[in-house]
Amino acid sequence: MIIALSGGVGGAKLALGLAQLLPAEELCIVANTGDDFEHFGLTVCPDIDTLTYTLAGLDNRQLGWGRQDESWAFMETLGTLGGEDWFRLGDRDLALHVLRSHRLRAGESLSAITDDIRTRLQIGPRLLPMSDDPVRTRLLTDEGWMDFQPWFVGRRAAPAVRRIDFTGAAAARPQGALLAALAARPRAVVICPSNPFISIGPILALPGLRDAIRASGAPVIAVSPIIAGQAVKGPTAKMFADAGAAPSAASVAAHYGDLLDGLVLEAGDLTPDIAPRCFPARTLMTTQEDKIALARIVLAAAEALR
Ligand code: FO1
Repeated sequence: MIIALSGGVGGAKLALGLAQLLPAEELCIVANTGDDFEHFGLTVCPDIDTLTYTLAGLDNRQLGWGRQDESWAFMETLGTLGGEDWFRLGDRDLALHVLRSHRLRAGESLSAITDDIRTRLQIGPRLLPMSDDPVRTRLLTDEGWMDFQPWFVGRRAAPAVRRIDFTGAAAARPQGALLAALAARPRAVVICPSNPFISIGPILALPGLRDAIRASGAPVIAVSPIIAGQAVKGPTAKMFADAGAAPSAASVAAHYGDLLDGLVLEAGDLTPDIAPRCFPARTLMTTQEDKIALARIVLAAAEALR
């Protein structure tokens, strides 16, 4: 079993590459839920939905989130009625938020709902929220504390981040099937090219998860989300700079610390101070072939680390 930790669009791309290469029962994808938030009484789970839509081939490639073939009648009408329209909910996407929120209120777990939608969309690999308990990323910026989506979307991640808090993480339990997969001697744990602070951070903040990853005996291999000092997408480079670190593959490796056995990175980003074993590769994923090629390199690196 390959266990892949993912958040955001970069993580979803590698998850798709892995899903093309591995038999469904050999892949377990874990979604960050720290970006989740309540909006108009709806529970919105962006990283679960980006993975769901990407793995189902329904993702909106232009936006990097939400669904393709979308219409925006709800948002247009909301705007005319004076509703907050900073966070855009497409008409098709809205159906998922309404249904999930209804089922959560009826007492179903996020895992059960996510798994039902996965099978209805014919997605093969298991897709697990990192926890069924609520975890919310909040950021102390130079303008005070902000909830994640108002910072990330509302302010385009502009306010500099001084501290990050994963509210609820201390009381949250890692998802049960994830712990079971870790205890069943997985082949590898893959940290996808997601933002280490806000996409992977919440997952690794879950009590006991780092220990369970170590105890699994599986090699842990990350793919650097930084290429030549830049993030492919999103505020990763800026967040390293805000934290006083150079936006580099070396900083990514240092961020994960002794958890990492290997790092897949661009050849140009190789520096002697990187502790884990490095595997140079083309890490920019533009085409489907890129996603599959990178996934192949990640799997080969995992084998080399066993
Ligand atoms: N990101 C934006 O920049 N603007 C939006 O209006 C927006 C809406 C949205 C709706 C549903 C969804 O699942 C994701 C959405 N995102 C939007 C992206 C979202 O903020 C990010 O995908 C994650 O939270 C960070 O990876």
